[in-house]
Amino acid sequence: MRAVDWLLHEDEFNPSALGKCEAVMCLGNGYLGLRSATEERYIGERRGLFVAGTFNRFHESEVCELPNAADFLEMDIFLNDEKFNLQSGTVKSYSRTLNLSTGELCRKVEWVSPIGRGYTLDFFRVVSLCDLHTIAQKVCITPLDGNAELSLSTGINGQITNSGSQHFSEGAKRLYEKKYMQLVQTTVESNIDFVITTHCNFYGGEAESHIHMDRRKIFSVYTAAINKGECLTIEKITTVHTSRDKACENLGTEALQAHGLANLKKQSVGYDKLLVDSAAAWKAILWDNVPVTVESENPRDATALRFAQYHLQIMAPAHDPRMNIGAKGLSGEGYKGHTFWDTEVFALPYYIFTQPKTARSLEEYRYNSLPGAREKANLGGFKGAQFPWESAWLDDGEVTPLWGAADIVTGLPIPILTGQIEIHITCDVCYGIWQYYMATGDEDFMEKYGYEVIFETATFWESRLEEGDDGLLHINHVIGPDEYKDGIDDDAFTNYFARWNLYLAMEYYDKLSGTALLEKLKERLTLDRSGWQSKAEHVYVPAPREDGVIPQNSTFLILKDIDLSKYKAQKQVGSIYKDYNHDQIGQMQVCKQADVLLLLLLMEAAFTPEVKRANWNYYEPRTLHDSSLSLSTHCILAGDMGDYAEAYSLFERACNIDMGPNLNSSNDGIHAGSIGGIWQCAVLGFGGLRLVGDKIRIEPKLPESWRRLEFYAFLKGQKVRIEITKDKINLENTTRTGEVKLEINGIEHVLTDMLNIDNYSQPI
Ligand code: IFM
Repeated sequence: MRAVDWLLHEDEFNPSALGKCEAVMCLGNGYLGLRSATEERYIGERRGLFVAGTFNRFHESEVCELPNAADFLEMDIFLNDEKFNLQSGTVKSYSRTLNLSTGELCRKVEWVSPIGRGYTLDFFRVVSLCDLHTIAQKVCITPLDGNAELSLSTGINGQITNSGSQHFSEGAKRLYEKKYMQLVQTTVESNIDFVITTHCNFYGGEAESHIHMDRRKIFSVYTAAINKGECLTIEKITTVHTSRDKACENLGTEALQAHGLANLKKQSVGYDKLLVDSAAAWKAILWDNVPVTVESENPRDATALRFAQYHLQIMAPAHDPRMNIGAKGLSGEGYKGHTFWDTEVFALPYYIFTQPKTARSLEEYRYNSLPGAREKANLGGFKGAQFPWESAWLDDGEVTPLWGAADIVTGLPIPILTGQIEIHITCDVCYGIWQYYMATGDEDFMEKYGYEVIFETATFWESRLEEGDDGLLHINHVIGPDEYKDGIDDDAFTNYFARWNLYLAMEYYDKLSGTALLEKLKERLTLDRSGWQSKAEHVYVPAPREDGVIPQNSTFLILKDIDLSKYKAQKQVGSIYKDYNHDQIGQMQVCKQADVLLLLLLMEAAFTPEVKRANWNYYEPRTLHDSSLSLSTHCILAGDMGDYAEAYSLFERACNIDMGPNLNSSNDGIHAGSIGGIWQCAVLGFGGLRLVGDKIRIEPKLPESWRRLEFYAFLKGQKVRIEITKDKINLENTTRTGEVKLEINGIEHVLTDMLNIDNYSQPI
């Protein structure tokens, strides 16, 4: 795949890259995600339409997941009775392109059929960013060697499953007014109706059509004659609505059907108009509003940032605070559409700084899922709120599956314990809320939602701490960010953040003291400030050793070291599992991903540069970066330590997780957190924009090959343009309704309109 300027290109048809292109070139708008499967079908494809928040549990033996809804992209095309397929005949030319600026996917093919007749077929597709329910397709077919008889079969196919799990019962099928096809499917457990309505228009020729219905399927066969050298254009417009949609919740199935049809008619203004309107929305929301501009010797860097912004836009269900971002966005079945800490730690900073309303909605989701978090704490015998490691619908609570991949020693599936003991998610959520508040100053959010989450999570930690023989309080039997260690005690990341969560709750409790809000909260919640304090003061947090190294947990540093060079040089992540099973890996000093190093980044003010260096030297050689979340943390830390070349190389590796040459790494969907990490590398890393304590700091560290970086950040309600070159920082408050206090190079500034800092020299 080539990434050039605003475009991602596939230059030749490669059946082995079907999954990758479907995910990396996925279209969407936060309401729905549509994998970019081709119109004609191939073995190995994974077609996918996912609608945010529509979780269903297929069977009690499985956890809930986002169901893969009916496919409407499919088109079976016959030209003079020969079936169009790129694995037969000859492909004379081929290109598939995703335009990141407009969100349009194009595929252009010159195809010679098995009996030697030439055709061009151009396919176009867009998911509207204006009307979240609308998808438009256009196909232009030109016969090159003689007239052609076209037979096109297309409609809505509900035979799609999630790798075999059929989440829907078959619903109504209907043709309205001899042209509008509609299929209803209802999820079997959560009882959510999906209504998909579609129709085709032909331009440049007349078509006859015949309707067909089959099991879970409605489609029409259109026939038309096309003259040699003339182009027949087919446009297919589709709408998707579900009873989960806020506007449709109480409609009932029949009214929802009528609504789907009415909206389809309204949206049937032609492909080009829908594209132009959607492209304008992309411009207004992102490219004219909060673009990241990179001038680098390697132009691919600028594309990588556009790629990141594109995906961050289509993965976020900003329209509904009952929903959050899945670890694969809406681009595949991977991780079942569930939300992890990936949101708060890796993706949220992007929204906080560029789309604060979306950030607020994502954190409102956490507030809205407090009932499930309280239940999880209660089930474990604890107080307060314990957020699920994997979460889905608001009251689902914990939805982590129990079994994973094969164990090469036992021959059994590996038990997944993260849902039971990867508990740092609870302070990660609190950290996300704190970040949002620090950057925006949104008191309304805090009063309605934020304080309550912070108090309830503190109460959880207060009850979760265990007194040890040393008289200190410990957090035992957990999984830290490094998921290669199960059931360990005193994970540094968890302990530091749990203590921080307790202190933060105390700080806010004191701040609210004497207010009506605190009194109201006290009526509903048990707020034991003195309990938080007495516990916080005794939490054991592993201090740096004499050599500066912080023990990742109570046993990590005494585990055996093995030669990891083979795994460090791996082409496919997780290769260590080919040689060792999970228990064996648990006995080695090997980390899946940034753990202590992430702590040093997120709590940067608490640790000296020497401690950072010592831990980098210790842990990075022992880290396999087997999670896509690892590289961005390492990139930013490397920059902080002045290793600009290393930071840049890690940035490039982070960009390659989805955009790179590995044909299989994105099959299950893109890596949402890692894509947030790409933006973080550029803006928080190279651009040096950070929240340190309650301060906003800018300390740029451009890599050698970057001449200029420009980005926008909403800081305390002001939209600030930040332009950085190797020796200058120019800031402009484009809102100018308030001031922003920030620290640059150790000096405090107040930005009201413009601030130009000449002779800036990068640290170290
Ligand atoms: O949240 C991550 C985790 O840190 C590593 N495994 C994959 C999860 C989802 O991205």
